Amino acid sequence: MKKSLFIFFCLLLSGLYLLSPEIARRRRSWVVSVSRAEYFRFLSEGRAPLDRLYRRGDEVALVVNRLQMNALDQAGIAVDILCWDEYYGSRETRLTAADVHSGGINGIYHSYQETQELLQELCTRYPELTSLVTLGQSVEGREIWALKISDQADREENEPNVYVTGCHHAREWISVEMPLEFARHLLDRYHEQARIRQLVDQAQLYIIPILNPDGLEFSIHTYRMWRKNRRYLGDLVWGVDLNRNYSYAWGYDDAGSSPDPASEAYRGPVPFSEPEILILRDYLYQHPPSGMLNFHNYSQLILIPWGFTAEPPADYPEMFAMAAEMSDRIRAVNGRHYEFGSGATAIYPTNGDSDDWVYGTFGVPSFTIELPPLEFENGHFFTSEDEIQKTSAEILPALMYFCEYVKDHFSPALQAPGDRRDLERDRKPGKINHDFLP
Ligand code: 0X9
Ligand code: ZN
Repeated sequence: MKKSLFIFFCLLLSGLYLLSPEIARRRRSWVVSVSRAEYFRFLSEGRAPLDRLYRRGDEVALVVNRLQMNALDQAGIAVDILCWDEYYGSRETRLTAADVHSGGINGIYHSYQETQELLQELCTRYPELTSLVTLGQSVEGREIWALKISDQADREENEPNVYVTGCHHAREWISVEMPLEFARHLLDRYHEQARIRQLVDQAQLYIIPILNPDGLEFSIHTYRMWRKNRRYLGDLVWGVDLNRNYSYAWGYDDAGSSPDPASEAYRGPVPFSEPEILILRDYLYQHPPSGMLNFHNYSQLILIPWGFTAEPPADYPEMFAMAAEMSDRIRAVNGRHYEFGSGATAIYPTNGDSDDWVYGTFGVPSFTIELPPLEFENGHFFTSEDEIQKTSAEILPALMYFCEYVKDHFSPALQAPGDRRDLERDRKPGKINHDFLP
């Protein structure tokens, strides 16, 4: 009897120990960067391979636990920690600040499944104003949903189409929330606010909260800092940057996108190589946009075309004035200032991105809003849940203005009919590979 009691207490104590914060801390993982040459030496000494995330130049990124970290140390390998353990979502350590308040691994941020449920719920509550469209499927087979909001949503009307997207980039969780908040805002107030009724009655609004569902899920469950889609590229490398995979000025130079599959800005082997972007392209060809607004984070910016060059396009003054007005309306809410300007000058050059393609192809405004924070030190991609309400409160007035403006000034009827292709050719810079034109 005494013996079994003793064993029971031993088991209890070891159970408590295993659950203790100390052991949880010891089981944490890090994402580290080490020299490839050093890593090969490490392997050639007969050690077990470590979990390899990606290669960048002469460095390789590895996921290591404490023991493996010690092994690297003992082998005399210099380690550069890229991500702290809580950024890496191993099963034990994936809780982040976003988990603190509410249930679910990503707190009140919407996962793919939760987004799908919310869209379905909105359709059930507002059947006459909504229609849930699937654009097609992602690399891993997830549907990419567009919630169409209009007065006769199940019918194709001759009205301006306005697109609002989120989550080109997996780790930018708050970018999913703005399109969702906008959908709720429009639907919940349609019957009370004449201004909203007018917009919904006169336009067809397409809300696409998640363009990169595979990446978002990977960011939630596996590796918080994931950015690209989940295309497997061979050699243990995954992902194309969906915001470098559009055709306009695709691969214009290697500064605005990268030909290296291991790069975070890998543009893919050809334009529209990725299903997530290809199906969006096809939908927009069928339902040409009057405007598009793409949410990203972070940097607190309103970006207008071009991204590929600092040369301003023909409509720059008008788009600049729109961005200035949006910035004013944002600041009026919480006092936060969103700087604005061309993508190429206000943030950094990009090529093959959404805005250049939409503006270059259809001649209509396509903007990117980089949501707060302003700087890395203030939380970068890890926006707290409290930010969702605060940010949407300031974004919604600007988004309303954008939609109304493009509806009134860039409706398809105002476009010269049939010359979209000409427009694209006229605006195309000389260096583009014309084989890749859609
Ligand atoms: O690099 C990007 O794709 C965007 N920044 S992020 O940190 N969210 O990844 C910037 C895109 C800017 N492009 C244009 N405005 N054209
Ligand atoms: Zn982004």
